[in-house]
Amino acid sequence: MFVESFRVESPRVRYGDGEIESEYRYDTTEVVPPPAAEANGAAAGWVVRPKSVTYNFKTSTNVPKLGVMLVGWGGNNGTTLTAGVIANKEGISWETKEKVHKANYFGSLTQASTIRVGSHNGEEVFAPFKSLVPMVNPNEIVFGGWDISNLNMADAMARAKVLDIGLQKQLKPYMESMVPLPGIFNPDFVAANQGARANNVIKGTKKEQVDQIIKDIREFKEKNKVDKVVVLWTANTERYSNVVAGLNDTTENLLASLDKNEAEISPSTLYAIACVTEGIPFVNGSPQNTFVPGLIELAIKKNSVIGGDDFKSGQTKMKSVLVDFLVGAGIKPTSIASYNHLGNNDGMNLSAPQVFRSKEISKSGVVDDMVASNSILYKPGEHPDHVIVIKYIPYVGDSKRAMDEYTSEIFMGGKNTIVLHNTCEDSLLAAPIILDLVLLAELSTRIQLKAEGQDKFHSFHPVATILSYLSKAPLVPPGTPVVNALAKQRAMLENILRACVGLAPENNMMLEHK
Ligand code: NAI
Ligand code: DG6
Repeated sequence: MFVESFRVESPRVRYGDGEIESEYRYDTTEVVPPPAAEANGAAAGWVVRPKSVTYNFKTSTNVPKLGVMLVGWGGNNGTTLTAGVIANKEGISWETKEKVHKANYFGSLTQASTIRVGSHNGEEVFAPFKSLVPMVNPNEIVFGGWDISNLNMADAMARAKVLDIGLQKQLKPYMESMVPLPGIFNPDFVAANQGARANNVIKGTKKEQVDQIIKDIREFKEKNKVDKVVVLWTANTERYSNVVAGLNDTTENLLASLDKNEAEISPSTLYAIACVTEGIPFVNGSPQNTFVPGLIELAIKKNSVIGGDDFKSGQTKMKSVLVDFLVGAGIKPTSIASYNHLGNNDGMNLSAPQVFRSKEISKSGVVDDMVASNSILYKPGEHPDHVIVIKYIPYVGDSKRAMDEYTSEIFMGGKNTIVLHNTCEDSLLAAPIILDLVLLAELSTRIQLKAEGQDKFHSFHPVATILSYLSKAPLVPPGTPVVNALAKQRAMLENILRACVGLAPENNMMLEHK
C-alpha cells in the first residue's frame, strides 16, 4: 500500500507554526573493558551496557526558495541535471525508437525511493522518502553556476551527448539563455588536456578570485530572489593539494596563504573558502582533498556546512553493497579488481596520472570499514588486494563500461569469483545524486537537536555526515568513524529523518507477525 504523505500523532511530536518538534529516545550500547583486560589486551570479560539518551529535535518547516550554484555547470553532470529538472518541471516527454519517455527523477533517493511507515490491516504501508520532513521541491530550484568554458547550457548539453536528441530539442529554448559565470582555472591542478576549453576564467590573485566568487553568489541570490544558496563542485577532478604545515594546515595559515597568493591552494579550495566565509553550504562531488585541514577548521569555526567527497554513483555503490553482503555473510573477499573505461571529458581529464590518483584514492577506501568489522575473516592489518583501473576511450562517450571481479575465500578452502559488467551513462547516475546532495544539505541547515542535559539546541556538526550515502569517500568530523556500507548509510539518513518526526528507527523485526 502506498500513501503520498502522512502526519505522526504522538505525545512526542508537535507540529507547530513553522517547525516540527520531536522527542526521541536514542538507544545505544556502551562497551566497557574490565580494567585487567585493558592492561593485557585480553578480550574476555568485556561488558556491554545498553544506554538511552533522550534527544529533542526541531525542524523548521519553512522550506526556502533554493538556489543551487554548480561549479562546472556546463559539464556533463551540470547540464544533465539542469536539463532533467527543467524537463520535470515542464512535464516534457519525448519519443525514441522504443517508446514515449516522460521526465522522471529515477535514481534520486529523496524523489524516487520510499520508506516503510508501518502496516494497515496486516499490509505494509510505504510513503515517499521526501514525505518524512518538508523538503525543497526540485522543480522549484533556481540553477546557476560557473564554468571555465563559456558555452551556453543548451550547447553544453549538446556537447555532453548524454540526453536523447528529441529531448534536447525541446529543452534548447529554456537553456540557451543560461550562460555559466567565469570560473577559477589553474592548469596545474587538472590534466593539460583541459586547457583547450578554458575560455571563461576569472583573472587576478587568488584573494581577488575568492572575492569574485563571493560577489557572484550575492548577486545570484539577489537577482533570483532566492532565500538560500547551496554550492556544489561538479567540475573537473583535481590532483591532491599538498598539505603542508604553515600553508593550509590551520585556518590562520590558509587565509594567510590566500593573502600571499600561494600556488598550492587549488581552485576547489578557493570556491570552498568563499562559500564557508559566506555561510553557504559547499559540497564536493569530486575526489580531491578540497577540504584541507585549514578549511575544515574554518567551516567548524563558522558553523558552515561542508560535505563530500566524490559522488558514489555506480561501480563504487555496487561495491559498497556487495562487499558488505559478502563480509556480512562470513565470506572473505580476497581480491577486488575494478576496471572501467569511458569517453567523456571526465575520462579525458582522469587520463593524467596525478588526477587519476585522486580518483584511485577515493575508490580504494570504500571497503575499509567492512573489512575492519570482521576479525574472524581478516587478521589485523590484512586487506583484500584492491586494484582500480580507469581508461579513456573517446568512442563510448558518457556511456561508461565498468567491469569488476571479486574473488572470495569460502567454506573449506573453496573460492568464489563474481564478475560484474555494467554499462550506463555516467551523468544519468550522477545527476540525481547531485539533486539529493543539495536537497539534503539544505535540509540539514533546518534541523536542530539537543541531548538531555544540554540546555541549548544546536545544528548538526558542519561536516555533514548525513550526506555519506551519496559520497564515495564520506567526509566526517575528526574522530568520527567512516561508514561506507550503503545499507548502513541509508539507514542512518532515514532514521535521523524519522527521529525528526518522532518515529522509531526502522528495525525490521516485525514482532507482531512472529
Ligand atoms: P565534465 O568534465 O563534463 O564537467 C566538468 C566541467 O567543469 C567542465 O565543463 C569544465 O569546463 C568545468 N570546470 C573545470 N574546472 C573548473 C573550475 N575550476 N571552475 C569551474 N568550472 C570548471 O565532467 P562530469 O562528467 O560532469 O563530472 C564532473 C565531476 O564529477 C568530475 O570530477 C567527476 O570525476 C565527478 N564525478 C562524476 C561521477 C559520475 O558518475 N558522472 C561520479 C563521481 C564523481
Ligand atoms: C571513471 O571511473 C570516471 C569517474 O568519474 C567515475 O565514473 C565516477 O567516479 C563514478 O564512479 P563509481 O565508482 O561510483 O561508478
